[in-house]
Amino acid sequence: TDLNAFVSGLPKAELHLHIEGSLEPEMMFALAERNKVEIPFKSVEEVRAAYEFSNLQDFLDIYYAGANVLRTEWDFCDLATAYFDRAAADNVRHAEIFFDPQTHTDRGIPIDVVIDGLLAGMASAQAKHGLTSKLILCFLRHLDEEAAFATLKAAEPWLDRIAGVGLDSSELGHPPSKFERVFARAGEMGLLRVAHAGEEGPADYVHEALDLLHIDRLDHGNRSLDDAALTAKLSRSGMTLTVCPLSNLKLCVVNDIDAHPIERMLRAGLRATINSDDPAYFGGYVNDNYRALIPAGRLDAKDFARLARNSFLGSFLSDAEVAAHL
Ligand code: ES4
Ligand code: ZN
Repeated sequence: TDLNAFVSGLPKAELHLHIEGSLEPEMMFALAERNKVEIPFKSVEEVRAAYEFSNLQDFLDIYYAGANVLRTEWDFCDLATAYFDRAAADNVRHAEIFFDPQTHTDRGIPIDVVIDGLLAGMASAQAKHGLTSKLILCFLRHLDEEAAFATLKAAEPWLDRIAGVGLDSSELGHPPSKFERVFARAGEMGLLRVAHAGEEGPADYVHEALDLLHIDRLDHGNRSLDDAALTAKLSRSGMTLTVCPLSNLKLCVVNDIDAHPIERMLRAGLRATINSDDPAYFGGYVNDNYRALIPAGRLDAKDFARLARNSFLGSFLSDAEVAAHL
């Protein structure tokens, strides 16, 4: 359709992308071979068939297992390069990508290998596509506060190349309050702050992310809609929500893509954006996520243009850089 082509052609920023979640089964096999790592699958088809999730934890178990093939700086550079090539094809002009250092350092991969590899991929994407990017270091919330502090310490030599910190992994049972002190420290170090909240967890976790973690951006935030006062507060403060429709569908946060709350979010005045989260696992890159919202028929071209514009407004680019994209 015309709307399809319009949406695909919009220049956009991607603000919610786990780089480990862009590991396609083909690359998983190639890296397993290159690094002589065993994987519990016989074929690409068998891997894809395993991507049937009933909740966040189901997915995370497979996602952490997949990351085991990532071993060298070369691997991290190849991973990032494949993502940026794919994103550029979707007219992504800027990407702020999450990485999970603990997933790698806990397997004996030095953080330098991870960061150097990703930075090499980022530099190459800028040269090749003019696609700019920033790194966001995520703490795994199922691990403890002490481990998060150790990760922040290990990242110290890299702080001038890291835009901010985030919080991801298993949400239920791991409220933002668990990381209040480490987020305070990150803020003192000049890092921006984001957190996953209200994906599976309750609206109360969103309150905690705002009031205790002092977040600059909210990842997911779907459950905020359960709380009218919270919704009004997010709207009034111009908080950006990084919404991930296909992720929400695959992890059963929503039962039907046509019932996705994106329209409610926009009508409530929330600065919502559309993102791919873990595209290799959830069946689509950023344009697939935008286009998945078309059949419901509740968003028009102006709404889609707003979503794309919001992605630049909600980015960590400077005002002048944002203005150059609008
Ligand atoms: C994630 Cl979808 C999602 N939620 C929480 N943590 C994550 N890590 C990677 N993808
Ligand atoms: Zn995420």
